[in-house]
Amino acid sequence: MDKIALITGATAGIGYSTALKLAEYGFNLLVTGRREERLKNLKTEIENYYGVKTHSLCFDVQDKNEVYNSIENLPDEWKNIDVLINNAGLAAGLNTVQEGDTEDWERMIDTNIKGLLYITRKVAPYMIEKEKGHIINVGSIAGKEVYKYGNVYCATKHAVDALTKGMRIDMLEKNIKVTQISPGMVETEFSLVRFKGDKEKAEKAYQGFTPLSGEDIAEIILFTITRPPHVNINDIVITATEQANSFYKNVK
Ligand code: NDP
Ligand code: 8X3
Repeated sequence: MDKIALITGATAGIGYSTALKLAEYGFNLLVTGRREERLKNLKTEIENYYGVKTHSLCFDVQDKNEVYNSIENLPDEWKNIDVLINNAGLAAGLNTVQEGDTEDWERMIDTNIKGLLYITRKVAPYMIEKEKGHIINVGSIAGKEVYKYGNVYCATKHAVDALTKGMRIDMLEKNIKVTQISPGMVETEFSLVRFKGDKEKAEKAYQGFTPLSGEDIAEIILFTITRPPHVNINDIVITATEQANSFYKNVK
């Protein structure tokens, strides 16, 4: 196979599992993140185990100039991107709006919304030129419901929901597929980041039930991007069997 997938936020969690899954299937990979050492190790791991080509880009998706320079300066053979997986994202803190930390808000808005837009703004034209491509936006059940103290994170994921629908309309005539993957709780570094390194709080979030794993989501992404050319999956909402929605979990 000679297809290229670009995965943002491939240094951990869902992005990392998706990189391995797609490499196993035969995709050549463009992987991104801020942690250079992890990107280096990922490239070595993928090339050694799966024998596909890998190119890594180290940048912060919040920085428009870094994003634009990285994508514009890709070697020509890597600009032929078939699949873009907008996965990089985070939640920072859990609080009311009236007591919220504005730096947390800015990080979430700048990463989950603006970062996704910057990447898409630069990658989509490569796809549009050849009238072929698939954009996957990793949303969340937080983009479908709003839970207590989730206000700004939920707002960013509602924005991803709206942007996914908007992109699908904008690129309809250019034959570009656009899909949203909306998971419930997945055990990754997500909670460690949300609770700013507090391991106890992070581990507690996944106790008493079996959450989804990064690999569960990676399998669904692979399924979504391997449908025939005339089929587009618009949105998949996926939760652990023991999670009904944002409010109800069967915690033992
Ligand atoms: P992780 O914290 O495990 O991974 C997040 C990834 O995003 C890392 O590779 C991180 O890389 C990257 N990232 C974060 N901020 C930036 C940034 N500013 N610039 C570049 N890369 C960045 O979390 P998940 O795998 O769980 O999260 C992936 C996506 O899935 C997010 O969009 C999240 O909102 C969404 N999601 C997660 C759920 C969950 O329960 N875990 C459920 C529903 C959706 P690095 O730190 O190296 O930059
Ligand atoms: C991450 C899942 O429920 O913590 O998007 O918002 S949740």
